[in-house]
Amino acid sequence: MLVNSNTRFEAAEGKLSGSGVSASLRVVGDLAGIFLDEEARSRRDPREAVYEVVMHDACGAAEGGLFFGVSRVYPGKIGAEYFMTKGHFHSKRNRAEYYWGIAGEGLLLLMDESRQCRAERVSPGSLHFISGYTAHRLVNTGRSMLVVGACWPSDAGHDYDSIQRDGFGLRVLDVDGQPQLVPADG
Ligand code: S6P
Ligand code: ZN
Repeated sequence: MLVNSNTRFEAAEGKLSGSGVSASLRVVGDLAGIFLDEEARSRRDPREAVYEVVMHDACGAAEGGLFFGVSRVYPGKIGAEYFMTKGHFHSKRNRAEYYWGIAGEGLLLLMDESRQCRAERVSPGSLHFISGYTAHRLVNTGRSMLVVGACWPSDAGHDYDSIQRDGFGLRVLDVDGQPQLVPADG
């Protein structure tokens, strides 16, 4: 039997649609304690969009399954810090993930459990393997939407609490109009 899938992924724009697809939006009001300048964040319109995630769920959160998604981080800053995702470790720490750049310019911040950090440049066509035990956060350093594809094990889960508590060891700040990696620890 031949059937057409009614789920579409338009790879060039990163547009995901059809059955099993859902979207969630993170606004300024959801991101308390994430940015360096909390005072600047609290003065902004809490409804302002920072990023959205569109994902395809074909199997639920079962072991052995996969999720597929697209993250879209808006251009903007809170104080000197570029818009970024909350960032997380996977709850099942050994679960890895692929990201790939679709549109825009940004950085992928990576941090292991001993808080060793590094950043990879994200641009259309860049491919990023995020190994297990590694927290990950997307930062939009450009003037247009940063669009990034992702595929990850559906039982990975999100541990946001450790990032909310301890942050990343690196921040990305606009210094004289240029993105700079600034150590956040010590
Ligand atoms: C899921 C994957 C992405 C992120 C998305 C938003 O494992 O890494 O889909 O969920 O980029 O980031 P965050 O940190 O708010 O989940
Ligand atoms: Zn992840």
